[in-house]
Amino acid sequence: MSGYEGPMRVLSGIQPSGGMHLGNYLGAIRKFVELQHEYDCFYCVVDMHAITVWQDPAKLREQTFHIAASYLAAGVDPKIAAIFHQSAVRAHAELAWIFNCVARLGWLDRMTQFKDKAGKDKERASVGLYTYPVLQAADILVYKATHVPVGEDQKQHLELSRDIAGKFNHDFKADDFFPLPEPLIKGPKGQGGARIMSLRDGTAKMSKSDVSENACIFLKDDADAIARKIKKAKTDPEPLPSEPKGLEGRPEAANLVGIYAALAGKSDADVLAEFGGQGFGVFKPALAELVVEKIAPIGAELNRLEADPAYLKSVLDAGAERASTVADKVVREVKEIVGFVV
Ligand code: ATP
Ligand code: LTN
Repeated sequence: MSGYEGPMRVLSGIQPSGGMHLGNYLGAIRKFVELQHEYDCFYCVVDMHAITVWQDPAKLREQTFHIAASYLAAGVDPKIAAIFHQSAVRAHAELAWIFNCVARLGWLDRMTQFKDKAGKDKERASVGLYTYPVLQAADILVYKATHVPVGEDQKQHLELSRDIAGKFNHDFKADDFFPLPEPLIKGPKGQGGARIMSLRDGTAKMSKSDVSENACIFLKDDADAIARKIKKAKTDPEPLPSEPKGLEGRPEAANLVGIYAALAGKSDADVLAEFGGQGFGVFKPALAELVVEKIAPIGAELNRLEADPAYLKSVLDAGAERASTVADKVVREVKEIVGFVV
């Protein structure tokens, strides 16, 4: 982090673009819960990122509450960490514009998420989808966050945030004004979970926007739905190997073992020491039982919280106020550095 000497801070965000799933939980929220006790934490619902692709307005509002409720249901404590939605803190948009003038087209041209999401017809993608990673850099740096818990798919965006911070510091001769934020990609205590794959295709990431509903375990799935999806999960006919090396070239098996390990707080090797030689007829029911044990209570709490939107709004409002206090100060400093009259 070069010579930056400011406080250690965490920021992360999730888009209100669909239901929260096991990938979001293991790749992101579970880490949010652990980090709140070590750092000053800001957890955002990134609604401005969500609208880079079409969102039905009524659903967007509902999903914003859903993500906030998921943070709470998983164990983020709003008295400790700030929980808020991005559009309520205008400093994000202000800094994003300035960063649009710092980031280079060549940098954005290399972003793989844009290529994946824009698909073949990139002429019809929104301009927002293209500058999405610049807004993400603003989300992080408007709090001078030093650490960012995310799943592995966000590594490239974090590198871009570091490049933007570095170029800003350099161009304006503002040494160490922004920290160079570090991604926190591994699961808590270094366990897996950074990349959970689809239950229908072990080479595609589990994603909110997957068309096949059996591909994804949602936090709101009940015990029956969880068991059914795991039973239907794609596998191969071989029994499980006794060592992780034996999972090579078996993406579906590797994914299910990885999910088990991440939820049980064990390594893949530990799981295979227990289940090596067994077929999926034994392993799948054991996995289903573990997923139900860990996820169903979160789902129940999520349902309870969603029934109280007034409470959720009060959490978001308080979080936005707290976040604005920090972010407005940074934007003011940035404006002075850039030469705006303040
Ligand atoms: P979308 O399908 O709309 O792109 P998403 O499911 O990828 O959404 P995001 O809102 O983009 O979810 O991501 C929220 C957080 O969850 C990020 O930190 C991301 O890295 C993490 N994440 C998303 N999918 C997975 C996954 N399959 N495994 C691990 N982490 C994931
Ligand atoms: N691009 C992220 C969501 C996101 C984010 C952030 C994550 C937006 N702003 C800031 C970490 C920090 C994604 O998960 N797709």
